[in-house]
Amino acid sequence: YIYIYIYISFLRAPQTYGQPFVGTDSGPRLLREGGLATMLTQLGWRVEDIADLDFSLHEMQESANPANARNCALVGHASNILADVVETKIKEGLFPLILGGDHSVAIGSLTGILRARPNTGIIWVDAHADLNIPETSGSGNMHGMPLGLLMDHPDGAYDFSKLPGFDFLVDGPRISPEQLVYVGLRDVDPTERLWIKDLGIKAFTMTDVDNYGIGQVMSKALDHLKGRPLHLSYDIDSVDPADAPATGTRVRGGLTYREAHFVGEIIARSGSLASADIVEVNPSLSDDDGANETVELGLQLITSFMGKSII
Ligand code: HAR
Ligand code: MN
Ligand code: MN
Ligand code: MN
Repeated sequence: YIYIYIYISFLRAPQTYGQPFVGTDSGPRLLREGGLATMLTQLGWRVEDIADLDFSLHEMQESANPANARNCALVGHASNILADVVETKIKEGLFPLILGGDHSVAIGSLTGILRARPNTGIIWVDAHADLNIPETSGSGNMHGMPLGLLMDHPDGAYDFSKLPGFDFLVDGPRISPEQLVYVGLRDVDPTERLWIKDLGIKAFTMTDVDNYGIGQVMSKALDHLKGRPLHLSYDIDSVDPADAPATGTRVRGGLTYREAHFVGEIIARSGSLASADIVEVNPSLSDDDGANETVELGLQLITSFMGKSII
């Protein structure tokens, strides 16, 4: 027998400045208090549970909070810290599981992942495309921008030298369009739609889920990323608000409870999952029942993509 120990490192990323509501910063704590470490240990993982990352920033210039990229200095500072930790953990041989926080944490987690494994295939499970940049965003909320900022583009990738807090990304890694697949889209902005088409990004919307079923959607998605180590970025708002009410940007018509689990189960079964984020759990945006239900859903989804099988 060969015993292979695989460690999971939880990176608790209590980021809340990428979107307008307080509360996503308590997501990591609630997932942890909900028994995540025990659940993963029961699946056979060994878990390193590190302390919450400290994203506080004591001095901030006024220019560092423009209306088209709100709190960018804070988000940039947090992203820089998270990118370094994620890169280090991967190089130590750990599986980074990043507990958000809002989806702007993906700027940091993807940067760390791409530094360590540039050919990573990204499965972005979300109601939203998160493909804005400050110039195209209607809201200025940076949780709508992680993929837009990091995407390589024939007309030139985003120039980070003009965004306060993001100097560390001026020569940072970029995502090429063929290494990304979306699942669950149903609220896409006009410029995001143009980019998805122009760049030829593989996107499975809720229409595709209805049309083909989640089974075929996932087999096409995994086929598109075949041969790559996989990163799963799971936005809890991909799930229908009936099952995931405690999140900031609810959009009706989402993944059912089973579809959401199937996504995780089949990715686990691919054997290629190498890192993951779970984001946008915000317990303060719902009553207690809704908050508990959403945290519990988050925990169950994590166990699904970390390899829990029904029999
Ligand atoms: N597209 C909209 C915007 O840019 C909505 C943002 C996304 N919201 C999220 N992320 N929860 O997936 O503002
Ligand atoms: Mn998102
Ligand atoms: Mn979303
Ligand atoms: Mn929208």
